[in-house]
Amino acid sequence: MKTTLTAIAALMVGTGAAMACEVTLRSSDTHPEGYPTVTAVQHMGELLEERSDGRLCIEVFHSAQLGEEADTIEQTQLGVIDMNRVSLGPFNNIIEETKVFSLPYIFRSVDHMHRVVDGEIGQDILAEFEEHDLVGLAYFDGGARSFYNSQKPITSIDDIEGMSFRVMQSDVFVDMVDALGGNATPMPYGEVYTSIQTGAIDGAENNWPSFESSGHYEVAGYYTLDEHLIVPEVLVMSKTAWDRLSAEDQELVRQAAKDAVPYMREQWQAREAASEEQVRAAGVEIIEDIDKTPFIEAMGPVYDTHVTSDALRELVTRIQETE
Ligand code: GTR
Repeated sequence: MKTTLTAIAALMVGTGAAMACEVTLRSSDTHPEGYPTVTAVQHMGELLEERSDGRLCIEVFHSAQLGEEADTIEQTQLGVIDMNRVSLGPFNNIIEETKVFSLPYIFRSVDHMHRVVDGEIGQDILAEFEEHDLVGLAYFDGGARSFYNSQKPITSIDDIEGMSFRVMQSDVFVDMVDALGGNATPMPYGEVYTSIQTGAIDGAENNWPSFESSGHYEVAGYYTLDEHLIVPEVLVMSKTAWDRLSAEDQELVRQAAKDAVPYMREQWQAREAASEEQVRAAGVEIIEDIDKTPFIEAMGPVYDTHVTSDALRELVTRIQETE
């Protein structure tokens, strides 16, 4: 009896809390519970709920519950999904300006990337989302991405010749692997583990936390820290969901997203270190003293193919000139 009453009480509390939210924004993320992008949006939800006296809430659907990234972006544009935390990479084929943040070695470091996205260039690119039925809210961290594979240690660019790598669904990344002499297969994140395991591809590329949380390190025992990409991640909202909010509530959402960024960065740093430790402890061979110069030099054709307008050239120059 006591158990039943406790259960009913818990249910009532649950219902009460749910009813207090006038609007619950459904937010998508490919990463599992506890991953920094997931906890950052949950944190944003707490801020929003508090500041709106419980009217505005966010529910994060982690672990790709709402689908793989490219599909969820479409759903967000259509207004089926309200919010989405994704890498900027899959936007490249939709919003041309996002390509500049996805160019290999465009950022000299994560700090350089922060200075760019926190400044005017970052705002200019976020503004481009509005033309595509989306509202850009904030940039999150995605560390530096490097190659991993199941076959052999990659110690120089020559080792990449003929190897196959999964990339995110963007032509920039396909051309990047091509320029290094490898073969690129664009593929949803959720298919990578099995594809490496079965030998359909030799490897993929990602940052420490993704390499670890996806379990890819279990099937790809070589990780070469060439750090070819520092692609920021973004939190976007569907324009349809946005337009349903009053101007005051839109401001609350914008501010909460902004305030979640420092929290995100802190979480990211801690997770990066923990993931690295876990991967090293698992015995993955880490190739760290790699000469990046030939990699950087090989990227010329990628820039030639993708930086094709004056507007894009100007963005690239502005990024390079940012201290
Ligand atoms: C991760 C990123 C995800 C997803 C994934 C991928 O680093 O956080 O949003 O883009 O990479 O490679 O698909």
